Order: sequence, then C-alpha cells, then structure tokens
Amino acid sequence: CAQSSQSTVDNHNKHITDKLEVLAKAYTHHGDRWRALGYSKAVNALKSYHKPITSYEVGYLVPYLYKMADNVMESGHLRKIDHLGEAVPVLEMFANIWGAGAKTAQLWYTQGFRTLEDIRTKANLNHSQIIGLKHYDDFLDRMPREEAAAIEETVKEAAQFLDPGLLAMACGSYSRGKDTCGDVDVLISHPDGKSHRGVFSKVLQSLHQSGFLTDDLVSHEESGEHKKYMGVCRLPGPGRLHRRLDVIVVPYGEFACSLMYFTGSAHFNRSMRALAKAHVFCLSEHSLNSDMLRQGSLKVYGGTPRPTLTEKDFFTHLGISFREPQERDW
Ligand code: DCP
Ligand code: MG
Ligand code: MN
Repeated sequence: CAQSSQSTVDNHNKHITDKLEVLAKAYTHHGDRWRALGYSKAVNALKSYHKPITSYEVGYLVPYLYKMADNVMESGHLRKIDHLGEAVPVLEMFANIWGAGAKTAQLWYTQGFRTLEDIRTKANLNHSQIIGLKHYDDFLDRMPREEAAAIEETVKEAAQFLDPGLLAMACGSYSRGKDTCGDVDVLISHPDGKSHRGVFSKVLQSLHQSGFLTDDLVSHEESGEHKKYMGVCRLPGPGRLHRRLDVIVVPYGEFACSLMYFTGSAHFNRSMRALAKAHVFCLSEHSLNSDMLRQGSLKVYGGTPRPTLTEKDFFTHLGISFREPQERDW
C-alpha cells in the first residue's frame, strides 16, 4: 500500500551507519558471523532512529557498540575500517569461487594474493575450487527460471528413460517460484520404496555421456541411502552458460522430509528446526523424530521417526498451519 512505501524513514545517522556497514561486511568476509550480525543489528537500529544520535544515546541504545560508534563520531573515521576495508572487495571476490569459503579467502589474502590471476597461478587449489574458478563468471550469474525448467526436464528424461516410475523434481528456489535460480536442485525418488537403488550412478552416467554434465564438483556425498551429487551442466545450443546442478536421490520413506529440506529456504529450514527442537522433535533432511533425548547439547537418543508421508504432516506434527513453497522465503 501507499503508506508502507512512504514509511522508509530518512537515515539521520548515515555518517555512522556507512562506516558500520563496511565493518559488518568486513567481518562477514573475515568469517566472523557473530560480530557481523552485531554490527548489522546496530546499523538497523541507527537507521531507524528519528534524529542524529548523540554519544550519550549510543551508550544505551546500542551498548555493545558504544566505543565503536562513539569513535566514529569523534574522529569521522575508524582505524579498524581503514585496515579491514581495503581487504573486503578482494575477500568477496575470493569467497565467490565455488568451494572457497570466508576462511580460505582470508588465508589467500594473508598469503599475499590479490587477484583471480594470483589464485589461478599461485594458490593451492582443491578440485572443486579449480572448477569454481574455471566457471567463475557463469556461476555468479543467476539463471532465468525457464532455463532451470529445461535443466529439470533434462534430468527427469534421463531418470524416466531408466525407469518411467521415477519421480524427479526441481526443488530449491525454483519450487519457491523465484524468477531466477542460483542452481537447480533435482530430487529423485521412487514410490515403490526400493527402485531408487542404483539410480544415482546410472542417471549421472547417462547425463555425462550425453555431454550435459560438464564437470563434477562433489561427485558423491552419501548419508544412509541418501545420495547427493553436485556438479556443472550446460544445455545444448549456442550462448548457453555453465550452470550449477545438484541431484539428490532418496528412499521414498524420506521423500517428504527431503522435499521439505530442499524446498527451503535455508532460513525457513532453520526456523522449522528450531520449532521442532522446542517440541522435543529432531528434524533433519531424513526424518522428523519424536521423543529425542538430550543431555545439555549432546543428543543421547535420536528419537523415533514419525511417519511423515507428505509435507503437510510436518506442519501438523509441529502444530502450525501449512505454508506453500512460495511462502517459505523467510
Ligand atoms: N539448504 C539448507 N541449508 C543450507 C543450504 C541449503 O537448508 N545451508 C536447503 C534449503 C535450500 C535448499 O537446500 O533452499 C537448496 O539449497 P540452495 O543452496 O540451492 O539454495 P536455493 O535453491 O534456495 O537458492 P539458489 O537459487 O541460490 O540456489
Ligand atoms: Mg538452489
Ligand atoms: Mn543447490
């Protein structure tokens, strides 16, 4: 409505929030998520404050930031930012290589690397990072959902050529109805509860043979009967980019749980796990267990899996109303 678009208040503390935002970003890229979160919270608090804040007010509004913000107000800059700030764009660039996290980016920075060319020629790279660097620009580009649909279709055809009874569906951002997708997450299972066995390697082999899969990132991650592939594909035809593809094969008994997990969002999953925990349930991508026993943070007994045949069962077990995938972005 008209009112909510007008409600964005002027930021009376831009001189401080600009600096703190740089710090929040710097800490994110230094792998210090908690400090980054603290700064982001302070930035939001300061942005919505109705007037320029005084050092006295900083003390009680954002006590843990008292020294920081006070320092910015006095001198107009922060020594800490001057030091961290210059590393931020480089750390961001490094952390955007698939397979390299904040820690690796930081290590490379301390080794004196400043460009992707430095990384390519001097850094010690593992297999995923080599592939990540090779497709650096392609992976940063989010694909239109029509392309994700075509990728889903290609995997589905390969699976159903093996066995027409196999289910194959794109989850993740695609099933949440997003306009663009960072990758495609295809979940495969078989309703008879047993014919999913052996499918994983056969589907991947056929997609490799057709030239659709161009590189493997993590070719086989296994947990119980649940198998996950992470790789790279490209649709045929001119002008196509390399796209990230995840393929997950699960036994049908875990289908609803896996569907819910891979539908996401990651934030929604965190909320659901917290909710499950509060109900003494234990929620994972495998099952929803009840009567879990904890001693402090240690899980003593994993609990009994509850029959969850559909996603709706979860919401029922947890006592909340069903939410469509499009409503799970937070
Ligand atoms: N997931 C999760 N926690 C993570 C990573 C993933 O719960 N740390 C779950 C929720 C995600 C799903 O797996 O929705 C797929 O992961 P993706 O990284 O592919 O994320 P999305 O598909 O949601 O977004 P994108 O468009 O960036 O791929
Ligand atoms: Mg995805
Ligand atoms: Mn994914």
